[in-house]
Amino acid sequence: MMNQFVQNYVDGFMADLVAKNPGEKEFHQAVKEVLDSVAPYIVEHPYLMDQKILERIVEPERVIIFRVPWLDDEGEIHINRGFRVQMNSAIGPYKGGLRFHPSVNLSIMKFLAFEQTFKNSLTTLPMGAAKGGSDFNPKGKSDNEVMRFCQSFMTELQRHVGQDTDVPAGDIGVGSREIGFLFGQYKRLRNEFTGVLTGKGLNWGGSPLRPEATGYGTCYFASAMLATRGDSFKGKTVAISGSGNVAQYAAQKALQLGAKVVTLSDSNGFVYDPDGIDEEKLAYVFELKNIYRGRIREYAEKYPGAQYFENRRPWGIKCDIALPCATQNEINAQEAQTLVDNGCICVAEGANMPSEPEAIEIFQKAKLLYSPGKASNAGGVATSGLEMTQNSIRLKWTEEEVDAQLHRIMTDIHEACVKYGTEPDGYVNYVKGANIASFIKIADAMMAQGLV
Ligand code: NDP
Ligand code: 2IT
Repeated sequence: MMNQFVQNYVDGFMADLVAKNPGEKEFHQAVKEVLDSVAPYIVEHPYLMDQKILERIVEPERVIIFRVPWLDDEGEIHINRGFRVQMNSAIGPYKGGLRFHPSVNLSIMKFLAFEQTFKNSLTTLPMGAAKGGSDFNPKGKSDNEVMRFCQSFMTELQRHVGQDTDVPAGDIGVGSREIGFLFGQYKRLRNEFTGVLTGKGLNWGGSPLRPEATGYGTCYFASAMLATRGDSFKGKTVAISGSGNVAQYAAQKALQLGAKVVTLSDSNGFVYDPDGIDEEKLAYVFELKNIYRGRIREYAEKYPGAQYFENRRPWGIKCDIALPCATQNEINAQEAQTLVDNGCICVAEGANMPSEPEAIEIFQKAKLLYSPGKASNAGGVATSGLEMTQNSIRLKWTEEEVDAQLHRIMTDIHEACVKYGTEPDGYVNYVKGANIASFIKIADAMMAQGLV
């Protein structure tokens, strides 16, 4: 229970934030979640209030918005909007992904950059936080169109990034193809081969396991949560949303850990395969999505044992473990209640902020093992950090070395959450743990560096 003073602080802070950032509902949502966790800590440490640390953290250090003009294959001109929100550099150079999706706007960029601040702090590596992207829709575009877009985007972005300044990477709509085009243009404009982006190809500066890292890390984190109750993935039924980078490798690791994966989805619907999406079927999904850029519906056409549900999300399917790996706000209160009623014991977020606040409340009230994306999907950016290290020392580690480090980092994040999030009855509130652990580290670094 929050006392009145804390409640007033939270209400006042949110009222100011909303007034100052009108209409940015995803940003408000992300800040409110952190604020609810850290407000009692801040009130107990008045110097943090005097220093206005939280007021500083919610104000991006810099926001860059730019025009991205490009020509399609027919010679028609298109104008998109590019963004880079450089949120916080207290513990290292700005770091975070680029999202290409028609829904991208300032609110989504700021919520993602804000989440990144806390996530990167949790990784134990020296990385500040940023996010960027564009309202460009890569769906249905030719490789040449994507290349021209990426070249135009980087022609402006290159002024603002660099290996010691800001290091972007992938996110929704930005994978190895886009990172290649972006890197090529940066190198051409700047005449330097440096680690300005992560998620590069293995032969040109990429780290082993970076493509796998977010999905694998999510499963490592879920394993650590399950272990607190003497449990594991073995024999469990797993529902996954999304069918992109994070979903694919979350599915692969869940299979390796002995689970049965029964769903995958995209923005048009989901497939349910009661027999399980095994290694062979998953190989088909990799090919379908990564090479042919097809739709998940085609899975049910290829495997008649599976069913396709148009315009539906997978949370009505009975499962033990749910791994939301598509996008923000993809689990509402009703879906959360269905998961709980169906006996789900663990929800580990691979996506950023996939659960609505009311859904989180339901998971926590039912004492589920529930982890926020900033903790359980941090393996992606952590491995990006390992890619930066390899670029700096001009060496490439083996897959085994990177996997061992990823594993250690996910275990360390889990321990930090347990340390700061364990409640009097023993239940671990991973939201509270993640928010407080990361906030303390960032606040400490900001205080040490003076009023900047
Ligand atoms: P991809 O672009 O590879 O895949 C995204 C998947 O989610 C696709 O299946 C896509 O379907 C679906 N999706 C996207 N937007 C929506 C939407 N509005 N409604 C329903 N489904 C949607 O992206 P990633 O796998 O890289 O990213 C997935 C999530 O993980 C995001 O929240 C991202 O921020 C987060 N994340 C990613 C990391 C990374 O390393 N890539 C690291 C940490 C977090 P469709 O094809 O129909 O668009
Ligand atoms: O949300 C995320 O952490 C990412 N999209 C990955 C960021 C990165 O820099 O690897």
